[in-house]
Amino acid sequence: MTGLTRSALTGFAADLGGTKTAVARLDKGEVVDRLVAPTDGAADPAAQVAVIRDLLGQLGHVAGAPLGVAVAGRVDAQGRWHAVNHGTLSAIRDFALNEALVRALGAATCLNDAAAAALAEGLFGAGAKSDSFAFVTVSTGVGGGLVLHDRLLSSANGLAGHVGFVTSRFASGPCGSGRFATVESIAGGRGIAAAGAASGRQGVDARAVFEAAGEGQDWAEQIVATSAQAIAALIGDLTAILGLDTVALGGSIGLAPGYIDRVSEALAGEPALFRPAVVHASLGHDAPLIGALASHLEREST
Ligand code: ADP
Ligand code: BMX
Repeated sequence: MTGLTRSALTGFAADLGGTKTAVARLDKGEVVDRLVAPTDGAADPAAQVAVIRDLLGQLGHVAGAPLGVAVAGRVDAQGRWHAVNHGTLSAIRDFALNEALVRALGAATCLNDAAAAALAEGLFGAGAKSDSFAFVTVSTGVGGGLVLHDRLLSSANGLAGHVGFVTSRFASGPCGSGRFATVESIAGGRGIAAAGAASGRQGVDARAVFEAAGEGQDWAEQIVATSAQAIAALIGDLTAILGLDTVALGGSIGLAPGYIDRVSEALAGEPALFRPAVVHASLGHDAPLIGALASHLEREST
């Protein structure tokens, strides 16, 4: 993909997801300091940039230090930021993110959060030995990044890899993207919370549904199982299109204890040809941070 080594990754990174915003200082490829704050999904983009700037300031970032910023939503070739799911980030519409970051922080490269994680896993993690690799995050939404022949698939509009917006036979409701019956609407954290509410548990979040499933409560068990089945079907579909050999799962749901086993169990019903290796993201929650800084350093070196 690039000659970049992990030990060359010294600098700063941010990862703005639909639920939490993390910033980190990295030294030789390791996260050595980190802060996490809740994401305000209704905040305007300038306010989101201000939060990132303030958090980075607390970690000792100085203007112009190497910085990669991963965000939920698509980032187009001009560095403009657009939510795809407007239910998650309601005020992000065609914002000049790269310009704003450079103004506020001196230097920065921005890209989609799942694309950043895919880059990191493809370079240094679960996809390093793969020829056809997908990273899938099951988090607030369901996102992805595709690394084919050692190249992260990208498109000028920044939509490439948004695998959560394909339709699913397990889904039947609306999606904040404007599409219907998407994988994200049934398998992601917001979809799981919505299913909890539909079963009469108003105000539960996905974590609470997982806790209830862990206690053996049937209603929650069913919701978690459906999420995992939808992700398994997505993996089979992506494999049919791309010939995947390896898929890494990330995000707080993808990494939650037992979730990957449910996905693997559901995938076992597919013919062998449609069953790639399914593993955890080996960089865990650090993957988007590591990938964001890698993307910045890669861009600076060209
Ligand atoms: P983001 O989407 O901001 O990147 P996460 O990867 O933490 O953040 O995903 C957030 C989603 O994961 C929320 O829906 C939250 O309820 C859910 N979640 C957080 N922790 C857990 C957990 N331990 N088990 C299951 N779900 C979790
Ligand atoms: C959604 C979409 C993707 C993002 C993915 C994971 C928005 C706001 N988000 O599919 O761009 O990569 O969720 O994001 O359109 P997270 O918030 O779950 O980490």
